[in-house]
Amino acid sequence: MQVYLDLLRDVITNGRDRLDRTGVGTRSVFGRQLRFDLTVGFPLLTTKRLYFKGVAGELLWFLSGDTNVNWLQAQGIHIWDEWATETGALGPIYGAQWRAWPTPDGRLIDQLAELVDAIRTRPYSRRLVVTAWNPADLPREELSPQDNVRAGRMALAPCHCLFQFQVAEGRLSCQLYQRSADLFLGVPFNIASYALLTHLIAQQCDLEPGEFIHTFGDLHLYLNHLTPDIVYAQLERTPRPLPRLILKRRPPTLFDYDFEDIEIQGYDPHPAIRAPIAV
Ligand code: DHF
Ligand code: TMP
Repeated sequence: MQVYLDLLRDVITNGRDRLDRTGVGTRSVFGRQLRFDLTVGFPLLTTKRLYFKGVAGELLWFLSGDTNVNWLQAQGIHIWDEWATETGALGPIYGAQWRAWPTPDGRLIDQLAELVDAIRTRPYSRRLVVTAWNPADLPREELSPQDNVRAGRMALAPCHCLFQFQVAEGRLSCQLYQRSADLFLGVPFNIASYALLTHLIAQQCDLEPGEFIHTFGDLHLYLNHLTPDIVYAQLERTPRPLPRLILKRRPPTLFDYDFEDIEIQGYDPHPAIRAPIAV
């Protein structure tokens, strides 16, 4: 995960200070890429403790098609609380677009079920793409997340908005396009989440995981993270060996995984670093 620390330095050194929707202010670069070889270990950040239960829980929640925070909260996961309405709704975010993309003629497309089917039957395909970027459901940027949800729109526009798979020599690789990336808080989660998704889909398709390629649009550090006790504290730390991911069971479908099926072994990170999140 040295590449993550290098990317922090890149944004600090080459970034331009910009205003942003949240009013916090960021230092940002545009267009970067990281590559993780999933055969050498699981890319879970070691220079601060990452909340892996939150990563796995959020992915299981997306895979179930759920978009209400009630289930996450019942698992003790509070990462989406600030954007939800009083009833827990977030509007048609990732889970809805992945599992039930609405078509003009009133059907619902299960992009993930179709993806798994396509990987199994047409592994040479160059169309193994899933997108959450549904322009019909995008929020209005000048309104609050809650007001957007009340009007039937997403609370937040998809950040990790499009991903594609490739099969080569029995290995499944995934590339994500993330249009907007909070490098200190969101990105470590996103890397672990898509690495986990790649492992799950590979298992379901009798493949081995290959590479995860993370492509960024606006990649930023919030100015209130650029402090001695947050970003600069992390830069002082030395990465440790990567943990391994163990899938303890092969459920019947991609949509039947549970927390107990997913285990991280050998994770020995530096302590957690708390940071304020921009809403
Ligand atoms: N907004 C912003 N500004 N940045 C984000 O990364 C972000 N991510 C969202 C929704 N909106 C966002 C969804 N994912 C945390 C991590 C991921 C996430 C939301 C929140 C987070 O707060 N992580 C903290 C605490 C985790 C915990 O609860 O223990 C962390 O230190 O990783
Ligand atoms: P934006 O919609 O104005 O771009 O704000 C979204 C913020 O949330 C931005 O800082 C990126 C961050 N984010 C991530 O980095 N990863 C995520 O998974 C999510 C949902 C958001």
